[in-house]
Amino acid sequence: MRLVTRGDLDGVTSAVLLTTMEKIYSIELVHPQDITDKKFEITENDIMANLPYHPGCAMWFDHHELTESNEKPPESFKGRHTIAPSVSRVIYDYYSSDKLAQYEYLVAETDRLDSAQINIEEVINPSGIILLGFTIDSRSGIGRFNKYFVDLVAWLKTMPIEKVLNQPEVLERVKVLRENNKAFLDILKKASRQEGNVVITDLRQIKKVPAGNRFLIYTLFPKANVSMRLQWGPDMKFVAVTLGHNIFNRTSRSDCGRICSDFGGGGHKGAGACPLKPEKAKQQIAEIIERLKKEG
Ligand SMILES: [Mn+2]
Repeated sequence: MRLVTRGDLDGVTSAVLLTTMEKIYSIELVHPQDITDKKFEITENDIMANLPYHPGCAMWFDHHELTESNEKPPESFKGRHTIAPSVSRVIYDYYSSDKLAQYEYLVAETDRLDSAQINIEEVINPSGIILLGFTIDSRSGIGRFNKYFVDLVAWLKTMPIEKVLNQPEVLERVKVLRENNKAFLDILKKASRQEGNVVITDLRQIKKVPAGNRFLIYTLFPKANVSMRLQWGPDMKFVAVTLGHNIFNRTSRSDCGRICSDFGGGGHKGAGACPLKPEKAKQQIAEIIERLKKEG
């Protein structure tokens, strides 16, 4: 079988569990949008995890809410879909096998990172599996991804976490991660301002934005309960708007996904994104900020 999953810690942990329970010979990393857009071929040889449902697959595991833009699974499909903190948790519970008991801690930490149940210290100075998770975050923009993913799966199955963290490849990524976060923090300080409950970071003037931790903004603005980030899309064809709830101050009632879908994007309550036409951006950004202030 082939495992088709997402390139993040939840994907890695899913791969650790599924390769223990099923005969898996290869792993393919796919962006969920490519499943929605039917750009990636799925066959009866595929086990899918952490991705939208595809009728062609042999087994499907997911923990996200079903959305209108994706295919609905039939009543009886092989696998499991539940709303859970991570898909690793869904897989772990599905098999509930003694063979997986040794991965209980890995699954618990994957739950925490995938549902952003982490504290300020773990964003500023992460360690253990949470740190490992940040090294495999596709948003951190560190290259050579597929090999690293497969290596991590093999290491986590054969070594204790301390030893995994000491692999040269991991150490190198941790170093890049720390440098990027430091540079990103400096930029965030210059490019952010708070309006009511909203912290707005306008990165449109920054030529090269380092890929820093997306939660860092909340360490600088702990009183804001929702964030808005503005960045140019490729070739300045659109302004990319990203909204998110403050994970350390969970008081926002704003529905980020709904707001974004009203402006041509999407997401869920806690986070969303939408592309704005440059000629309309100024007006629409003001409207979005008003919505975030009104919803609170
Ligand atoms: Mn997940």
